[in-house]
Formats: sequence, C-alpha cells, structure tokens
Amino acid sequence: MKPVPLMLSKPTRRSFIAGAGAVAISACDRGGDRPLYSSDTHPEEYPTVQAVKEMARILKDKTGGALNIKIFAGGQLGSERDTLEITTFGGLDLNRVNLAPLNSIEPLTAIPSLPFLFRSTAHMRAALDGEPGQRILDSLAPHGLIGLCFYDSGERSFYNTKRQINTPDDLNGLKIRVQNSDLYVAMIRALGADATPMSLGEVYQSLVQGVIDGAENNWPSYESTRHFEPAPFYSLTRHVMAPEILVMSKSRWDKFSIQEREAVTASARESVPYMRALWDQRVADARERLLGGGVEANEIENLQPFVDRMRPVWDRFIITDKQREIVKQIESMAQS
Ligand code: GTR
Repeated sequence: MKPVPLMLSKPTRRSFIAGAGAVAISACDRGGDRPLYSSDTHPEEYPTVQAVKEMARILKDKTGGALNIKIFAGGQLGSERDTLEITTFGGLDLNRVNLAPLNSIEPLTAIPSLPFLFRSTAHMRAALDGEPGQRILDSLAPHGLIGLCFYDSGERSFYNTKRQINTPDDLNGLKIRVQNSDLYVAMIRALGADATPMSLGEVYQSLVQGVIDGAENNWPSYESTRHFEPAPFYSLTRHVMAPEILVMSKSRWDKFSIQEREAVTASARESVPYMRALWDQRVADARERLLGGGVEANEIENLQPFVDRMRPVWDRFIITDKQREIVKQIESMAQS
C-alpha cells in the first residue's frame, strides 16, 4: 500500500478558512498565551473532547499557563480527513481523529484497524500502551504529525435501516458507509456488502434518504450522531477496535523547547486514564439508553464466518516486514 497525500478540495479549504476567520489560525496572530488549536468531530460532552480538555488543564498547570489548548468540537473545522491535511501542513495544531483516515498516510496505522485483531479491551490497551503503540505513534513524524496518545474507541458493530445481521450473507448487497480508508472499504466488500466512504457528518441524511442502508460504529457514536433513529438494527459484530489518536502538527511541535515538548507529551499521556474511565461509563450508558429507546440489538451466535471472510484483508494491508513484526508482537501479548 503506497502512502498517498491527502488532497483537500478547494471549496472545503476555502470554507475552512472562512469558517475559522475569527479563530485566527495563523501563528503570527496568536496571543501571548500561545493557544494550541484542536479539532474534534464529536460534540462537546463526548469523551474524546473531554479528554483533550483534561490534557489542556494538565498542560496549563505544567507550563504555568504558557500553553493553552482551545478546542473546536462538533466538526466545526471540517471532517477528519480534511482537518488532518490542515494539521499536516501546520494550519491546525492538534487533532483528535480515528486511525482510519491515517490509514492512507502511514501503513503502520492499518495494524490496530485490522478486523478481529484484539481479543479484548485489556489486550487492545496493553498493545497501545506498550511498544507496538509507541512504534505506531512514532511512525507519523515523516508525515508532518506527532502522535501523542491513543484514546479508546471501543468495538465497532454494524447498524442498518433494514434488518438484523446474523451472518455475513445478511449484509449482502447492503450499502454500508465507511470512513475514508481503503482498509474499511476492503473489510465491507469482503462481507459482500457495498462500501460507501463518506464523512461522518453526511451519514444521518444519507441513511434517511436511503443513499446508504447502514454504517458501523461503537455505541457512543451510534447514539450521539442519532443514527439509531433511521437505522435501529444494531448487530454486535464487534469487528474492529481501532482506537482514536491525538496528533499534533510537527511544524508547531518543532517550534517548542525540549521542556515544552515534554510537557505536551506528558499531559497527553496523563489524559488517557481519565478518558478511559469516561469511555467505559459512556459505553454502558449509551447502550442502556439505546436498548431502552427502541434499538433492536442482537448478539451474533457465531462470529467465525465474519472472521474468516475478513481475514484476507490482513494479507492485503499487512505487507511490510515491520508491519508483520508489530502484528506478531501484538498477537503474542498475554492478555486474553
Ligand atoms: C467514531 C470516531 C470518530 C470517527 C467516527 C466515524 O467512532 O470517534 O473519530 O472516526 O467514528 O465513523 O467517522
């Protein structure tokens, strides 16, 4: 898989700059408190936004108020794919995204996005807190990004407007929205469904209008986006546990002193346990509210056919020795 540069269409770039007019993204306009501008597609109260807020609090404390973070939540600054490009060229300092839009930029990010790689939440956390995670974070620097930390994103499962899914054949012919990632497209095709990449903000309308039949996500996103309204069938395939990632623009990072870099790295790390506690609670709450609110969720009796159908995706996206080595490292970890 060749890393391809992300292209931002002209209207998107213009609307970003227009929309951010008051935000004054250029470095020379920044005040004495030197805010770091951060983007998130999720609303204010979502655990990822709250985690970066916690990081901001810690960072302010560590630097005596010199480094502040200003968060633009709710996708105000654009989709993950577009804001990532802006971050790589230094127009945005921090960005909390899923790993999916990074898959086309850095092949190592495909690893935690592999279907059925992690055996449990404990396994996923141990891998990302350990050497495999660090190697993936470090791989982003040549692409203009500093990987600061991973946040949980739980398990993604399928939901749709039509029916319960129990076997891969139940997905046959359904149009399923995926994130902008070839790996996700391949996963959906492997199951016999049609993959439609689109940004998160377009999904609700597309479900309502029948442009797509379904999508896949974790309980909290399924709830916060209100996708459950048009698509009430939620089938627990739990096929991917790809985490969220917080990245910083390398061009901003390079202007920091060693002490400032240490403060940024440490504050990001220290926000992770806070995020995980919020996350676990949020998953439980979202699940309970949705089940009580008419969502028809079903467990899958036999996941093996999904595992088998999606397995060739590993061979297609894990092609370098370095990738294979990290996959092995993750698989050989003790957590069950
Ligand atoms: C969510 C994730 C977002 C985004 C979204 C999507 O679970 O937190 O960063 O990736 O899924 O499907 O676009």
